[in-house]
Parts: sequence; structure tokens; C-alpha cells
Amino acid sequence: MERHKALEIVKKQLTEHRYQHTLGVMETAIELARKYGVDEKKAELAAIFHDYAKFRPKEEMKQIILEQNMPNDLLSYNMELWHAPVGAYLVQREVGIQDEEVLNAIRYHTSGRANMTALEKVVYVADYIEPGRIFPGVEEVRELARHDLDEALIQALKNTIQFLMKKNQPIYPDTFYTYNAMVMNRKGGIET
Ligand code: DGI
Ligand code: FE
Ligand code: FE
Repeated sequence: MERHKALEIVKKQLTEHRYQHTLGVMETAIELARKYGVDEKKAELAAIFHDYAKFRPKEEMKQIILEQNMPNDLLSYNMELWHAPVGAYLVQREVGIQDEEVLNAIRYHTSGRANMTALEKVVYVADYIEPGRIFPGVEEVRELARHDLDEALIQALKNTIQFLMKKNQPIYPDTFYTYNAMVMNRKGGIET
């Protein structure tokens, strides 16, 4: 699908602020894809649609999670997590995107998962560091992303887990699984 067409579709689903964020994620994902040898068109498409379901009503998301047999432990956690798997489903159903790699990059853009593909990592990190993001620690992840996508991802996960813990929020298990898998497979091995 052409960029212009994809943007026109997603714009209708988002607020202006979230659309600007999406443009930032798109540019960043393309840059990271080029740097790390990932398919740029897939990165572009996944980035454009990554927050497609962000503004769907809670009840609609809940119903989709139940009906489509998505992991229903999601329902016990922050509803902020829901728009990722629900987005993958709706982008397939409503937009007609069938590429499983692209759909998975959307599906796992919030929690991550163990053994992420390079495309999934690109979208996750781009979402975290796009130019519109301003929060403590983002600059460090931007710097890491210039040379090492895995280290950037690990740092983003650490920040997210710490941020949630500071707010006394539960951590979704996949977020930990992602962190653990990344640290265990780290180049140079784990420190003991
Ligand atoms: O949709 P975005 O705002 O662009 O970013 P995102 O899809 O990464 O969503 C971030 C939100 O998801 C943020 O409010 C924190 C929340 N979140 C991410 N990981 C977890 C989580 N919430 C819980 N409870 N547990 C997690 O592991
Ligand atoms: Fe998101
Ligand atoms: Fe996002």
C-alpha cells in the first residue's frame, strides 16, 4: 500500500496529536530499518498503523479480545496494552493488510515479546524515540539506537518497567519476557 493512502486511512482514526506522533514513528522506523537491514516498506507500513486502534472504545476492544481468543490475561492489565493486539486484528480486517510480519510488529509494539524479529524491534524502538517524545531517559535510548538496536530496546524496556513500578502499576508478563529474553541473549552473554 502506498504511504499516502495508508496515512489517509489512519488519519481518520487518530487525533491530530496522535497523527503527528505516527508521522514521527514512521520517519524513525524507516531510518532504523535502513540502518539495521530491515525491510523499509514493512517498517513504514507497521509504523503508520501501529496505533490504529488507540481510540477504539474500551468495550469494543474488550469484545474483540474475547471473541478473537487473544490472551485474555490482557483484560486484567492496563487497557493501554489492548490497542496493540486489537490494532493488528482491525488493520487486517478493516484495511486488508495481510502481511503477518507487519501485523506482528503492530501486535507487539506495546508489550514486546520474547524473541522479537528485527522489524518488531524497529517499530518498538521507533515508537519510543520518535522526535515528539520528551521524557526522562529518552535521549539515552536515542543515542543507543544510533549504534545498537538491541541495547536501545533493553533500555526502553528498563525505563518502561521502572516507570510502571514507580506508579505502583502491574507489569504485563510479556514485558518481562521481552526484557529477560533480550538480556539473556545479549551479545557478550549475561553478567553473573
Ligand atoms: O501507544 P503509545 O502511547 O504510542 O505507546 P505504547 O503503545 O508503548 O503504550 C504505552 C502505554 O502502555 C503506557 O501508558 C504504559 C503502558 N504499558 C506498556 N507496557 C506495559 C504497560 N502497562 C502495563 N500495565 N504493563 C506493561 O507491561
Ligand atoms: Fe501504541
Ligand atoms: Fe505509538
